[in-house]
Formats: sequence, structure tokens, C-alpha cells
Amino acid sequence: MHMSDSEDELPLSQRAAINNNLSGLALPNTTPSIPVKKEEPSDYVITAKASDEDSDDDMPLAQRLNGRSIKRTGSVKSESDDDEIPLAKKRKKLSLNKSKVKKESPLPSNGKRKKESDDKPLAKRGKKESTPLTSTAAKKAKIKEEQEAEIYKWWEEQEQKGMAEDDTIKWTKLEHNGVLFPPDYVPHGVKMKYDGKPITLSPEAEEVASFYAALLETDHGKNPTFQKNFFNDWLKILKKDPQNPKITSFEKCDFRPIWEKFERDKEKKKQLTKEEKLKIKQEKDKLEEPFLYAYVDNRKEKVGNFRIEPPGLFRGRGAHPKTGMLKQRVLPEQVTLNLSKDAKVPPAPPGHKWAKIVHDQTATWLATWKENVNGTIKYVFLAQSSAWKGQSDMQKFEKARELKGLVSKIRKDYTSHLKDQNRLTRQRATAMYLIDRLALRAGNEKGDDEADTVGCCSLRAEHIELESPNTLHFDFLGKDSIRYVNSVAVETQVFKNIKQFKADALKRYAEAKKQHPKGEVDPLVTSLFDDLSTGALNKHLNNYMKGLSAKVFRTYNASHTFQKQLEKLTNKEESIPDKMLSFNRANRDVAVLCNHQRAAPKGHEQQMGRIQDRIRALKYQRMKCRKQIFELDAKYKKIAEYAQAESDLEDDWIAEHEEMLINKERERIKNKFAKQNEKRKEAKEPLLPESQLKDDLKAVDEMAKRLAKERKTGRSEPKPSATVEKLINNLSKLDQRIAAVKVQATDKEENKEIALGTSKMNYIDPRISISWCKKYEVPVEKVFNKTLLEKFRWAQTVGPNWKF
Ligand SMILES: *[C@@H]1O[C@H](CO)[C@@H](O)[C@H](O)[C@H]1NC(C)=O
Ligand SMILES: *[C@@H]1O[C@H](CO)[C@@H](O)[C@H](O)[C@H]1NC(C)=O
Ligand SMILES: *[C@@H]1O[C@H](CO)[C@@H](O)[C@H](O)[C@H]1NC(C)=O
Ligand SMILES: *[C@@H]1O[C@H](CO)[C@@H](O)[C@H](O)[C@H]1NC(C)=O
Ligand SMILES: CC(=O)N[C@H]1CO[C@H](CO)[C@@H](O)[C@@H]1O
Repeated sequence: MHMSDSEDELPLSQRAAINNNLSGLALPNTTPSIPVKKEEPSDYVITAKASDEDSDDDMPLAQRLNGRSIKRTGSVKSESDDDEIPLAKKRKKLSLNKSKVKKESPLPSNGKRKKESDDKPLAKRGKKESTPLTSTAAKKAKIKEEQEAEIYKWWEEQEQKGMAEDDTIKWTKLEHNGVLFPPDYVPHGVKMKYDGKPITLSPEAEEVASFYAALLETDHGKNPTFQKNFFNDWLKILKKDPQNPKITSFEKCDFRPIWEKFERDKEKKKQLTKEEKLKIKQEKDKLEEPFLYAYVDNRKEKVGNFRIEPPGLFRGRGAHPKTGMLKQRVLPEQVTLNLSKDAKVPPAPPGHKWAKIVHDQTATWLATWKENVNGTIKYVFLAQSSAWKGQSDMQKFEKARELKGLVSKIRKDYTSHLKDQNRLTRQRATAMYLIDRLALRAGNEKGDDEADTVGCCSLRAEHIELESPNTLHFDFLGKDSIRYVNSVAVETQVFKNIKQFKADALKRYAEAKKQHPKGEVDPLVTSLFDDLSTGALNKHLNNYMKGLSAKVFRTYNASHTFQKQLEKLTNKEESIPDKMLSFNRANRDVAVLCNHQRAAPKGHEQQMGRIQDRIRALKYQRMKCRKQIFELDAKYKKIAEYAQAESDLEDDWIAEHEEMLINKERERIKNKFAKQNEKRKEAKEPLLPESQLKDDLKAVDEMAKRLAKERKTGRSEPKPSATVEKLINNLSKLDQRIAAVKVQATDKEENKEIALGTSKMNYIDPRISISWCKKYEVPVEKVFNKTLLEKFRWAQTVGPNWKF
């Protein structure tokens, strides 16, 4: 049971976005803020949006200046206060060599728990020599071992070289096979209707119509913005081929015939046999195989998402103004590959050529292209488990730990600057306070075409209400259009400052209105921090520590809070499910802090219902078990612990449940019979006679009769082999299982509107979780799924007493 996989319940569209992040198809997220990143091809204008979860915080200054800049008013001597900042503390070298790590992970002295696990990487654990291996298990273990031999354990090396962050050389040899393109479109020929009549479309127009038709019954398909954007783009495609019918009205379009075709396809797909499904999967695997790995300095590394996203209609999160627009097919002519000079250039698909082949040794991307809807640059990187990603992750968390040592100085500085004469300094100090205390994003400029989302520097007057004496009420759309609503009591001086900035902003608004009574007023007029740009803020942060950004504050706060909460909540004596509940609660506190909210998953109520059913089914077993004990020894009837009734099992429910059990048993017997005969058929042995099935089913009828009788008598007949001891043993097992499922239910309910994955993946130092697991004897697999285990392999070396 993986309690952590909250993303599984996300609506598909969001899941896709998350997977996208996972795959690394995004800007690198740990690059320092000021220098223009080498990884970003400079000949593109990069929109102030990256698909990676948080890369916005780190938007380099130069890019920011590409966009509109908030007007600086009255910042007379604004740069001078940089001089007041003490030199950034010298960065401590990462010292994660082996001996140090060992020292940090002493085994517990009580000897209670000398597990093989402590210093071994996870992949080596869990393989007990004593376990007899079946031949397939042995094979699997062997493959695993071989794979492990290929893992580059960079964290065990003395010197940390090639950290992904700077513009140093990252590789001398880089080989890979490029990217996998989605298959070409194959027209289905199903005619949609226009004005009630079937129409014939060119393949390209049919393809785009089909994108919409597939979504006909979804919220997207019914969203007017989505419809409008789709329709506009579709008209352009229709005009490309003069043979296409003249279409002018969306209302006259009837996409249902295509939708129905897709529904039929779905049905057919469901009916495929196992073999057919396997064959499809094998074909897909074969197609993907060449792209799975890259070779970096002759080291085999998994590639992240090497698949070019197929064309489709853009969905976007929140009320994205571009929702429904056509995301065009990406052609090889748009894709640039990064390889070493001596590497073989992979052939482009037949009839095509690559946009460019480059040999950028400072870049860690393998391929890049520009997506047409947002104009975002997409990259193919190595997988999360790769050395580059791991190194940049580790560096990110080391940076956050470094901030731990600096934060009191930073706080002291901004606290005194809150009252500075200089307005910019005051604004900056106020923003710093919000970033530090509220874990807000820095926020950057956006083009008009993006959903209206803000971070700290782009807060406007209308986003904060003030309540005396010192409470701020925030309400704005943060990144990915997630609403941030929060009320906080702040320091008096912060309250005063915000009050002043808000009054100034409203005054500017009134003046602008006076000057252009009819025209629309630029919303930026009401910016609270009108003197402060994200770039200037980041520059200021960099004076404390290279690479310090709002994101480092978030990482620091998230990790710090998580560790503190974990320590507070975990109880050594608890069961593992209870410990996991504590873990998830600490994770939840962090997710709330980072505002990682989500809409309750669509199936949540049903899922909760199913869990309740499971609890009831277990209670039913417990009830039967108790009654059987009474049959064997009536004295237990008088012991309160055994005598209690299952209060929430109603008679009607019991009858229904038993009917279900009986039907299930019947199905099971029939299936077993069919399977046995299938096997015999293959082995050319004589088949079992139908009469045997009949006999087997008779036992079920008897079970039904017995249960019906037991319902009347209120007793239950124990198995012939049953003893009181065995039954009591079973009873206590049932108690445990019921408790575990109840904990799971609580966890799920508390998780309903919080996404744990993002903070776990991006903000919480994995070493905290791993040392917690070691300290409290919780298997690491309970807290990290497979992806995260691989991603955080480097963190496995910490011991139970490691501290963030
Ligand atoms: C455009 O940006 C949004 C974020 O606002 C993102 O969710 C989406 O994936 C981007 N679109 C494409 C086609 O990449
Ligand atoms: C983290 O943020 C919270 C506010 O959400 C704040 O109260 C707390 O002081 C911060 N903790 C650290 C360690 O920065
Ligand atoms: C105890 O539980 C196990 C598993 O649920 C079951 O197979 C067994 O028959 C039970 N023992 C008795 C004596 O009923
Ligand atoms: C593992 O968890 C992460 C974050 O919690 C999630 O994004 C990812 O999809 C999960 N992967 C798998 C294979 O379940
Ligand atoms: C897209 C692109 O060409 N990016 C970079 C690739 O590497 C060269 C240097 O080898 C850079 O100049 C490019 O900007």
C-alpha cells in the first residue's frame, strides 16, 4: 500500500502536467538566478513560464527584462543599498565523501536494530540470501544486479565534479538516439455532420476535428473558451485545403459521429485478449527501446521523457485563456539535438531532417524544441534517477541547508530595512519578509496571454486586504492558477508598509483613471511592490549567497518544517500504519505551507465508500470469528472484550454482503474450473467433466444455506480444525487490519484536497525521510515510490541520526 501516491487520483489533465514535470521536460530548476542560463538557447524568446513546477522563481534577470518591466518610480539611489550587504558567506564545499557519510550514520548503540540496510544503497537491500529463489526470481535478481552495476554512484566519489548548476563542462562524450515522434495520423474516414449533412474532410482537418470530438463529453469540450479557441484553429486548418467544405458556425457542427466511433473503439480495446494486449505492448516497447538510454562519457543513463508530445488540443490548468488551442505536431525540422562531436547523429525520421545538431558541453539537455501554444521551450533531459539530476537535487538541498546558517542574519537585515528611508529598500524588505514567512514564490512578469497568476513581487493592491491591528488576508491566483487564500498576523511594521504601498497603488490607480476616464487601466498600476522587480530581489538575495532565490527559502522552510513535524508526530511505539500517518501528516503540513492544493479527486467519495465497505467486511469476519469462539468455549461470551457486537453492521447489510460473498465464491469456482480445463486442453489431457463443476458448486449452495441459518440463530459454526487459540489469533489479526484500514481512511480523507507529491519530490530533503525510516524502522518503499527511490538513490547513504 502506497499511501503516498496522491497524484494517482489527480484528474488526467493535471496528472499529465505532473508527469511532464517528472520527465524532466522542463527548464532546469536549480540554475542560479542572475547569469543567463547556457541551457536556454538564447535565440528564442523565452516566455516567463516554464513547465517545470517552480522554475519561475529562478527566472534570470535578462529574460525578465525581455518582458514588460514594472516602471520604477522614485527610486533615486536604489542600487546603492546593495553596498550595505555584507559579502556573501563563502560557500561551504560539499563534503559528502564516503568517510564523512559513514561518520554521520552511526548504528544505534542499543544493538536492537542492526539491520543490513544502513549503509547499503537501497537496491542492494531486501535481497536476503536465505530466500530461496525461483528461477524467474533469480533471473530478475540477476538483471537487477546487472542494472545496478551500471549505476554511476557519483555520491561515493571523493570530489563532486560536474555539478549541474554552473556553466562548466558536463560531459566529454554524449551519445543518444534523439527523440521518438508520435505516429503519423491515420484517417478514420468517419464523417461528422455540418448543418445536418455528412461532410468530407482533408486528413489534417479530420485529425483536428477528432481531437475535439474525443473531448465532446468532457468539461473541456463544454467550455466556451475551449470551443472558441479550438474552432478558430480548426478553421485555419480547414482553409489549407480548398476541397474542405465551407464551415463558419460552430453551432452547426456535429462531432458526434466521430465521438461515437471513439466510444466503439474504446469498447473494442476493452475486449482485446491478453495476448493481443501483450502484442501491442511489445510493439510499443520495441519502438521505444532505442530511446531509453543515453551514454554520458560511456556511462549508461536513463533518458527522461524522450517522447515528443503528440498533437492535440491544449488544456492547461485553471482558466487558461489559451485552452482549446491546437497544439501542433512537432516535426524533426523543429528539433535540435545535443550530442558530442564524435557521436553518431541519429537519423531523423524518413523524409525529414533535424533543425540543428549542437555540441554544447555545458548543457545537460539532449534535445530541444519550441512548443507552439505558449512558445515554451521543451527539453529532453536525462531521467530523474540520472547523476545530473541527482547532483542538482543534492545541491539544491545543500543550498537550503546553507541558508539555515544564514537565515538569522537575513532576517535581522530585512527586519531593520523594513523602516528604511529608501522606498525600494522598504519594499524589498517587506517582500523578503513575505517570502521567508509565507513561502511565497517570487513571482515574475507575464505576458497578457497567460492566466492571471502572481507571486510575491507581482502582488497587487486587490490581492491583500488589511485588518487592524496586523492581519493580512491574501487571495490571489498563484502558479498554475492555484488559488492562494491565507490570513496571517504579521509584524506591525510589515503591516504598516503594506498599508502604505496599497494606498500608493490605489492613488496611482485613481490618477490613471482620471487621465483616461474611458480607457482600461493597466493592472500593473496597482502593483504593491512597484519599485521592486523579481530580478532586483533575486540580485539582492544573491548577495547573501550564490544561487539564493525565493525557491531556496521554500525548500529550506519545507524541509525544516517537515523535519520538525516528523519529530513531533512520530511515536516509536506505534505501528507502521500509524507511523505512516504521522509521516503523511508532516508531509501535509508542508504541502499546505507551499499551497499545493488540489481539487478533491473526482472519485474521492466512491473511494472512501469502498474503504468503508472494506472495514465493514473485516468487521463481519470479526463478528463471525467471535461467534465461533463462543461455540467452542461459551465462557468467552462473558468477557467484555469478546462479547461486544459490531455496532455498525445492520441486518440488511449482512444479508447483502453474504449474497455478495456467495456470488463471488461461485465465480471463483467457475473460473478455477475453466482455467484448469484450459491448461488441460493445452497439455492435451482429458477435460474435467461438467459434473465436477456441479459438485463444486453444491458446496457453495451449502455455504449459502449455512449462512442463512446462522443469520437466524445468531451463531456461527467453526471450521472442524478450529481451536480457540487459532480463532483468538485470527481475531487479533482482524483487529490490526481494521485499525490499519481505518488509518488509511483517515489519511485519505485528510489528503483529499492536498497534493503531497510536489513537496515530496521538490521541496523536502529526501535525507530527512530516509533517516526517519531508518530511525523508526519503516521500509523506505513505504515513503517513496519507485520513481522517487531511483531519484533519491544518492540520499540512501544517510544514517538514522542525520539532520537537515
Ligand atoms: C503552457 O503553460 C501552461 C502553464 O500555464 C502549462 O500547463 C502547459 O502545459 C503549457 N502548454 C504546453 C502546450 O506546453
Ligand atoms: C516557514 O513558514 C511559516 C509560515 O508559513 C513560518 O511561520 C515559519 O517561521 C517558517 N519557518 C522557517 C523555518 O522558515
Ligand atoms: C484464520 O484466518 C485464516 C485467514 O483468514 C483462515 O484461512 C483460517 O481458516 C482462520 N482460522 C480459523 C480457525 O477459522
Ligand atoms: C511517484 O511519486 C511522485 C510524487 O509523489 C509522482 O509524481 C509519481 O508519478 C509517482 N510515480 C509512480 C511510478 O507512481
Ligand atoms: C539551441 C542551441 O544551439 N543551443 C546552444 C547549443 O550549444 C551551442 C554551443 O555549442 C550554443 O551556442 C547554443 O546556444
